[in-house]
Amino acid sequence: MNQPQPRRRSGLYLRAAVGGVLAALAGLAAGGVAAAVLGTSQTPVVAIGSAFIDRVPPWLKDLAISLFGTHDKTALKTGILIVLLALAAVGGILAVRRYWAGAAVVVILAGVAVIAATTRPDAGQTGFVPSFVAGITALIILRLFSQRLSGLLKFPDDGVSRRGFLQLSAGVALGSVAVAALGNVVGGRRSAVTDARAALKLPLPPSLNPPAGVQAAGATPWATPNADFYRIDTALSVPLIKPADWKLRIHGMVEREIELTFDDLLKRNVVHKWVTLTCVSNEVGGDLIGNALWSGVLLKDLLTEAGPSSDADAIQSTSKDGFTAGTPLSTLLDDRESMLAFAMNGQPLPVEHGFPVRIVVPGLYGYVSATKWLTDIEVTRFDQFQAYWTPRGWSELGPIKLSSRIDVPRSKASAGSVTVAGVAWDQHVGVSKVEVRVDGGPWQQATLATDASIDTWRQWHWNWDAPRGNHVLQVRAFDAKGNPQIESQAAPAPNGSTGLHSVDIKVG
Ligand SMILES: Nc1nc2c(c(=O)[nH]1)N[C@H]1C(S)=C(S)[C@@H](COP(=O)(O)O)O[C@H]1N2
Ligand SMILES: [Mo]
Repeated sequence: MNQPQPRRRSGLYLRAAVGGVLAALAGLAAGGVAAAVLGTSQTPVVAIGSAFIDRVPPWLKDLAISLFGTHDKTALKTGILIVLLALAAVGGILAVRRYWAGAAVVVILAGVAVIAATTRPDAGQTGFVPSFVAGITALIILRLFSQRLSGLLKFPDDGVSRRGFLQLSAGVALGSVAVAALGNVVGGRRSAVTDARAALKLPLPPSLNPPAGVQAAGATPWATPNADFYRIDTALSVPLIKPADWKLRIHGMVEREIELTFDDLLKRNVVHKWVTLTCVSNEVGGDLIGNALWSGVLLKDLLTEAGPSSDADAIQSTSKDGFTAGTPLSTLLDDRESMLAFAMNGQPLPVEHGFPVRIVVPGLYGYVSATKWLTDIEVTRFDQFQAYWTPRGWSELGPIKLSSRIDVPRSKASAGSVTVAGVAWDQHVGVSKVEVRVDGGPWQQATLATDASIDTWRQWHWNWDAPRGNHVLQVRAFDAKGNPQIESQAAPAPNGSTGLHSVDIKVG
């Protein structure tokens, strides 16, 4: 058996290092595309970098800023990239003899990025995906390199293996460049939309302050900031629409079709209204609910102008990505001020919340009303169509159910005086009373904060003289007509959960 010569071996290890670096670059390119498609900023390097920034001691941060000035972020990213590629080169070398040893390096690096991404507060549910995609891609490419190179390890003079290595390197390098370019195109479309969003001048509400008295002691903020607002939709990548390209057609069973541009919309009479949105999928005690100040144009005005036919009973609204909702015409024509919203808490709608225009209907779950990235409204009849969720096992009609939630305490408290607080909601009906009980004892009346309107949630609080031990707190609400909340447990499907929210509290 011929042992490879040292010179040849060093050539081999150089090739192996190049293979490791190329595998990492291919992974980063694929991760970049995944991030662009998902509309997340969490590329593997950004994920690691952001987690790093949160953890570096202040003196190091200050040093970096004084060394690199406003380029400190670029310097950090470059530094992370250099370290990643150096480790990937080591992985490439290890993989020549034992693929799993090189693979372990890739798994650790990708794992660090995945963990970094999941611990970011701004990463959302998909923030880890780019790092995961990057890891899988790098593992596959590394495998291809290790196969070629272990061939060369056995037969150092084998021209076919050498050419194979060169071809693979060239292919991976070109492929990575092409994939990275694709990521840039997709990412560029998003930044064009975010730039257009930042440049918008909108008719905004006179004040963003919540009405006086609506915030109860200790409870969740009455007004939900945009960044904390729950997000639910079927969009794997966020539809990107520039206001200048947005058009809405209102058609179907109407006397006059209406076509509106974004400018047309802004020229109309604008209203500002606090409305609490809720998702039908919200479990008892869940957080798929948020309260915001919406600005927009009343659907009642637009629909009246279009002149719905007297036998129409619904609209089917359609989003850019094909999602549809079916909403009773009556809820758009009555006095509840259903609207085409273009602003949320005084800002243009965030891209994730439907930019540039969505529907907001007080009193209905989102799946039957709150179409984001709205492009089309057809006036029709419920017996003429099925909206997106209807054939998937959810009810055609989705009025929000009376519900209440305990926000504090959630698990622990110190013995003595404890503020128990939370929210209760029954949009477009209103909440009249909230009661709390301890360990199944008698119901006790909570104090309600001021009611801003029947279309928003209402805060409550109750002072508990908490004895040591394990206790169960329960809450129930009553609607404006005095009806109590449904106590029997029901799952969210097909039209909203019921049951009382209970929390186990350890009082120490
Ligand atoms: N285009 C589109 N709009 C949509 C949905 C969707 O999947 N696609 N989901 C609806 C559902 S189920 C809810 S609860 C609300 C959530 O709105 P938010 O993400 O702004 O909180 O949007 C609604 N609008
Ligand atoms: Mo929803």
